[in-house]
Amino acid sequence: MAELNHSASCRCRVCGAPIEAFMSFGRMPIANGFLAASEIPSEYFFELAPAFCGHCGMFQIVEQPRPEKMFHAEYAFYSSTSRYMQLHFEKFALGVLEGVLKDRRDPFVVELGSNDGIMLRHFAAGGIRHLGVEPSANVAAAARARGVRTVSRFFDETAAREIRAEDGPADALLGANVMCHIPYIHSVFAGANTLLTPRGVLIFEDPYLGDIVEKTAYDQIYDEHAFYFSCASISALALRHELEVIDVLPQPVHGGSMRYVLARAGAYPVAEAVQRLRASEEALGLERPETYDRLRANVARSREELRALLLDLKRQGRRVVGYAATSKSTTVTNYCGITPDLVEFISDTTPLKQGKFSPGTHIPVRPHEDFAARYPDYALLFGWNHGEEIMAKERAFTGAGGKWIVYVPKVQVLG
Ligand code: DWN
Ligand code: SAH
Ligand code: ZN
Repeated sequence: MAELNHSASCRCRVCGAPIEAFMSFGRMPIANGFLAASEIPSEYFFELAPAFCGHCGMFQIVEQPRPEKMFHAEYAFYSSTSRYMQLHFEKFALGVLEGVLKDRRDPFVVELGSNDGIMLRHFAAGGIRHLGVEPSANVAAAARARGVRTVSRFFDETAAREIRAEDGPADALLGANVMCHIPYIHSVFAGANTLLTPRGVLIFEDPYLGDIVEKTAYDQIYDEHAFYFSCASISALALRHELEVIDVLPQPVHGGSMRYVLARAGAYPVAEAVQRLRASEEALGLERPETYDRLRANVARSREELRALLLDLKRQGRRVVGYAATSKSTTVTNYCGITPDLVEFISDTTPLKQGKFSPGTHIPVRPHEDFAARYPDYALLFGWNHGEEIMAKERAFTGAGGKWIVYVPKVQVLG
């Protein structure tokens, strides 16, 4: 089980102030580092420890593996595996097309972390000039295969300059679940400044710190996520780059996300929602260190409850199978010590994960057909953020007496 070690300290990636981890999840592997048996002896580990910067309000992890260790030609996450997420990104794209891009002549849209083209394909289909910037070569190739123009590289200020030189300035720079992945965030914001037209917009969404704190969704904390944004921290960051948050739009996806719309300071009026969200963050105490002491206690309690439940089911001889080998599950299995004696296997629809072992605790990952062929007594829902979608398509499982175990916002058995 993970040892608590509060010694990790360093400097805030945004403002440079000294920061100190308020807890540690202990030794963690690469969240999407699914392994063949032969790779287990050389598995890579780092210490996963979150910190809150009291100076600029940025929540972040203290140590992050090098980006190339996480994003490469065998990146295991393909965005289009969720039908609900496909619909979500269709709406996102249409909102941009009918909103900011409506009256622009020959607009140009760039997306960071465009993955398999889940969002940009709607621009491609509409004949809109677009470019995906996606360092993970396998998912970038999947995007190209569906007609989405994609370069396989990391976005930063240099990339922005080169894209502008080749394609001209961008009217919109988009990103979903990518901005929070990039430790050199100043370079990305500087790149936005370089790339955007004077009235261009930067629109991105990521898991929202307020939801993580309120729901004890600690599994959002893993290697890929360097940052956990709030309106306060994004506003402070924007200010350093002469940008401004002009709107915020809460999104239900990934357990609670926030979409931030940014533009050059003064270029647009600021929506009232921005001030309202700032006020709600103050009421929630997102800027107070005590909030994170409470989060630490809630996380520890969640672990004890989940372990107690799984140990009890094991004693009763019940079969428990994990559902969806998510990145988030790597934090849960490693932090809670969930090994194959507690969870027989994890069912997942991604071919690249199947036949491999989960990072760190080495639970076999098997295709969904294995789940359906012989339902377990309990399914531990590692894809809780897709709960509605998954439970709707697994009615036969609950119909046959199967039960769901969830742990966000609290450990409970459903069905
Ligand atoms: O931020 C990130 C988000 C957008 O996606 C990335 N850093 C990595 C990834 O996180 P995740 O792995 O936690 O994402 P999801 O979308 O919660 O889980 C995806 C996994 O779930 C895939 O391996 C497919 C699997 N899945 C499944 O087996 N059956 C998903 C659904 C909806 C299903 O029905
Ligand atoms: N936008 C998709 C994918 C999110 S996963 C979605 O919401 O489903 C994060 C993606 O960001 C990965 O595909 C990863 O390769 C990519 N990424 C990581 N660092 C990046 C960077 N510096 N520039 C562009 N993309 C990056
Ligand atoms: Zn800071």
